[in-house]
Amino acid sequence: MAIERTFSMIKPDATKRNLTGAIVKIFEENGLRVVASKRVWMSRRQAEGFYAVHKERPFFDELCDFMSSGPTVVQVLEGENAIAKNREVMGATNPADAAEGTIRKLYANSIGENSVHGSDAPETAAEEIAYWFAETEIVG
Ligand code: DAT
Ligand code: MG
Repeated sequence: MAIERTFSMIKPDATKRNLTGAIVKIFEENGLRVVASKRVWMSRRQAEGFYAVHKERPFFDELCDFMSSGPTVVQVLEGENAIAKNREVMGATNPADAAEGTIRKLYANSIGENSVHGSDAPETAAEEIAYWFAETEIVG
């Protein structure tokens, strides 16, 4: 399996509860290396652009309000099979369905306030990394 990069966000519910380090520790323990990281308080417009794929969904407004409600840590993670590995350590979207030991099982408040985002495929990983980072900000 090749070394991949994926895009991750530690969402406002988690930064508010000072869980950034606890979440990064789980990434690192699972072979995911943080090769880019910054803390951003995204605008409503940035949230709408990032989540444009969901704009017809009933939860779109709630999602964009939440994501622009406080600081987020945006990151690029690198490692073997990083996209699938990150989805595995995150757990299911709804914490009620998430496996034991996953980030969402441990920390998510609800399906909306679910602590982390992770890209779901190579194409979305590339788009999402480019949405938040210049190539010079990624240091492998
Ligand atoms: P994931 O973040 O696991 O990739 P997704 O892409 O389907 O999930 O949805 C993006 C985010 O939107 C998700 O992390 C939280 C929010 N969301 C999804 N389904 C929701 C729902 N039924 N009610 C409220 N928020 C929801
Ligand atoms: Mg998704």
